[in-house]
Amino acid sequence: MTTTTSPTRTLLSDGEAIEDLVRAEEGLISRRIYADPEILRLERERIFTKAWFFLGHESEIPEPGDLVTRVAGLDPVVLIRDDDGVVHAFLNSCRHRGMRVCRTDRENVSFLRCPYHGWAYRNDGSLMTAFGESHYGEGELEKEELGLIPVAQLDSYQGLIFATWDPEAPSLDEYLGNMKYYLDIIVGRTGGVEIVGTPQIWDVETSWKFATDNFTDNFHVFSAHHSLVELGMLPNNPDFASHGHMIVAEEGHILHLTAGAPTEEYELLGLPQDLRDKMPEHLSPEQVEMARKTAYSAGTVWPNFHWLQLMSSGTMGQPDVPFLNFRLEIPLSPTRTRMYSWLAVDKDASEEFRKATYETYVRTFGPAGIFDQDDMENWEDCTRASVGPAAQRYPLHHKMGIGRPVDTSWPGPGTAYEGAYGEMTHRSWYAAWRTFMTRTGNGDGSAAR
Ligand code: UNU
Ligand code: FES
Ligand code: FE
Repeated sequence: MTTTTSPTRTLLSDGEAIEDLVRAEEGLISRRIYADPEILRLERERIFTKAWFFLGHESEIPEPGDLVTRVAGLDPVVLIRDDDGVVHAFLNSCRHRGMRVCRTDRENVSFLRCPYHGWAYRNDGSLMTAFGESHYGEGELEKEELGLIPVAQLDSYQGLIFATWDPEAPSLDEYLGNMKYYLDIIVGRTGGVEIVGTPQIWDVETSWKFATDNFTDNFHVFSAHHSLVELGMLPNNPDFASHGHMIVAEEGHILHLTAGAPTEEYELLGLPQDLRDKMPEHLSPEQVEMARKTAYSAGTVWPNFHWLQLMSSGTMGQPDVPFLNFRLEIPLSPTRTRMYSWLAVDKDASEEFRKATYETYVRTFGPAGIFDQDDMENWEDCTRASVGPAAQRYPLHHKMGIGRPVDTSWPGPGTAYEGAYGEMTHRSWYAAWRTFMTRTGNGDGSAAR
């Protein structure tokens, strides 16, 4: 370890410092971080084995033996409920020769048998038997040591299951910190939500960070989705989603609470009356008041889990209907990303609302959604237009609201700013990115501090 020099520099192999690439306080972000394989190589170690990652919702695996296959960071996992009802997440890879032990998206099992040589694991991960076990001699198959590999920590909040590969990471409770207050408003508002069906999963030719970047961005809506304005499916007003607050909960955990049209319909997240009536049982009066002023909200649990609580018609000439979308993006390469998209609905929702919210969600978000198709076009072309050597000389601009004062009258936790167009959320996300990426020394492994 070298002694501290100030400011701390974390160097990539060509001597460029990560601190210079991400000047979050100035709102200047180098395009190199969206394109360089060396950056993804460092992200693999410093973000994707260190942060907490969303795996799924408890309602996706309600019964003993239920499983879904997911990705924790960058590693495939089986998220499974064992015979005693305990939820586990195991690396989806056999301890023998590494074969994927579960090859389906979801099923119910009492055990998983590896297709390759037949090692079989109980639904609590322990190794049960191997085919032709008698061919192993004394001490050659130490079954108690060869269970499936669990994530380092697994926990849930409001039914949202998260995992980390870092045994030293703070607990999920600590990691979420004051973001829990806002998760309560969105996910806990009526006593809990459940996932409808299965997530949609698809790949996009984008840097994962251009997709991540888009979720607390209201400023793009009028422009990027202008065809929907023309069709009468969004208000014809460039400021329509600008009223409300941008909030930095903890560094990296960010959200907006945005007002809709000033009518009752757009209050309380646009939910139907029977669900509105339940909110005071589950939220503080202060949280209910925040929800009252909110029609649209998006938030990011750092780094790559998002909610989108939106209202849209999804159909020309029809009234707006609210829906709650959960999102995740997983990098496959610097410029290719796997998207996950879930629809959540309040457990107590009526059949009528379930049908309406489902239809609205599939028409608007997910791979076929009219909003997502516009968004994907932007993420892909941001990527294509930023990877060239000349483009790489010019940083991207995240300065909106850099001089805006903190709203000191905001009753909730975190740092709030008035107005729902602003890039304070982006700057906080990139600052958190820099914190993770510079934590353990130079890119070549030598100590930076
Ligand atoms: O696409 C969005 N983020 C959005 C859509 C925001 C507000 C209203 C509709
Ligand atoms: Fe699983 Fe051989 S790789 S039994
Ligand atoms: Fe969009």
